[in-house]
Amino acid sequence: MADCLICTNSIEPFHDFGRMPIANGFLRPEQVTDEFFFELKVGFCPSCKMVQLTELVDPDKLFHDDYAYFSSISTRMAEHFRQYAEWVREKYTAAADPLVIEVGSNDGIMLRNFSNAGVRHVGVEPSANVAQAAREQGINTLCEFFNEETARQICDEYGQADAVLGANVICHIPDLHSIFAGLDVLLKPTGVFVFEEPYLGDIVEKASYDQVYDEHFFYFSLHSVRSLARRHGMELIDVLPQSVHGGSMRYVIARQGSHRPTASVAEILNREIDNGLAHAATFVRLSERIDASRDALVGLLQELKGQGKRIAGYGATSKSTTVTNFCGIGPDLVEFISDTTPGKQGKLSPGVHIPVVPYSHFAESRPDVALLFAWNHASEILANETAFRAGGGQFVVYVPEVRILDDKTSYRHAG
Ligand code: DWN
Ligand code: SAH
Repeated sequence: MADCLICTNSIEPFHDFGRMPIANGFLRPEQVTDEFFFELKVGFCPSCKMVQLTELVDPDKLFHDDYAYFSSISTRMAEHFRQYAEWVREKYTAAADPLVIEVGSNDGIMLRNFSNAGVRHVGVEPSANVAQAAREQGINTLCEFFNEETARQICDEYGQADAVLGANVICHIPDLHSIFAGLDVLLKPTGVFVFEEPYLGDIVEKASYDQVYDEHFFYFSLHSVRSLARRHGMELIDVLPQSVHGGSMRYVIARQGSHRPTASVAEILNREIDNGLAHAATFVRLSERIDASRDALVGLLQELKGQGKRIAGYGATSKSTTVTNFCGIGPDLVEFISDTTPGKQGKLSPGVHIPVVPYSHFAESRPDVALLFAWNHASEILANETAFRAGGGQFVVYVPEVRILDDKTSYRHAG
């Protein structure tokens, strides 16, 4: 049995998704013969409450000079990060000439707001292609993995920071102890570490099992984050639920005793007890719901296909790699996946090898059904797809349950 990467206790595996390829490993046809696979299994640590993968994929295999995800593909997310940056500026950068660091700054979707406002900033981004996209906009970006060593390097060059920020990145980093050791070096005595990640409470509530893939090594709750922070002399001082990416949580951490925790921390910790997030039995039930969701989705797709309908995937997300491989959904059921990211187009989806095509192909070839892999962007996508739906096109979703969205049903699970 694997040991917890936070507290070294044995973790209890609760769901095995089977053999999985790299979630963002879109391939050219000639690459399919040496595709990499690993065992995607997730477990719960009964001691520190951290949910985590049982097998680690080398970060260099995931984050490199051809990383597939460019954050700025969504206008809704750009607006979210504008607001996130504004909130940080108002609350935590009152000092003269503040310094803000972002871990996993990708193409600069958040830091451009600091850069445009003339705030001193450093982005730390190991994937060279997305880091370059940020640099081209004048965003100061260090192309490295953030850890204790890079934290020291930044501190030597720029001094201590008022705020270290992250979004959808801290859960990607297996050695979180190195991150906290880095924070200890890099943060001013009253500095804050603010990050937001998909929230375990939403994953359990919605059975959104597609959040589970190689890059997402941890699935955070307040319980597990509090326990981790305490080990490093820090504490959780605020938490703010966010609607983006299917339900996220923003955590604010500071040195023990440097800030007064808000009432939300105790409130949401209590809610987690009520919702069973600190108990192994919750995850055993989640595993059963995941199996039921797979059976329902495959059943619906086969039924639609049996009616002669043409089904296309909408959004070649990392999440879709888990869904297609776990459910065994290949090109026989889903003809192609439409995606607006140029680097994914013309490639095959990981593992099941469904062709990924530009959006123009979706618009022109008019499939009957769109399987909404990018369900977390549904508000933006549905607003853009009124013509597809008016022409009889149907969207299928599988979070929080498998169903066809008709015109009258709203979909409130998107950001
Ligand atoms: O945590 C992570 C999140 C933030 O981003 C990373 N580990 C990797 C990535 O996960 P993802 O690939 O599941 O992210 P998204 O944001 O759900 O991906 C959306 C995909 O859908 C992109 O490839 C772009 C595409 N898309 C599209 O084709 N049409 C998106 C929109 C909004 C659209 O209208
Ligand atoms: N923050 C962006 C990007 C999320 S994708 C957003 O929310 O849209 C995850 C990003 O984290 C990738 O760009 C990846 O290269 C980066 N990353 C992964 N491990 C990292 C590490 N140890 N330090 C800094 N960035 C990392």
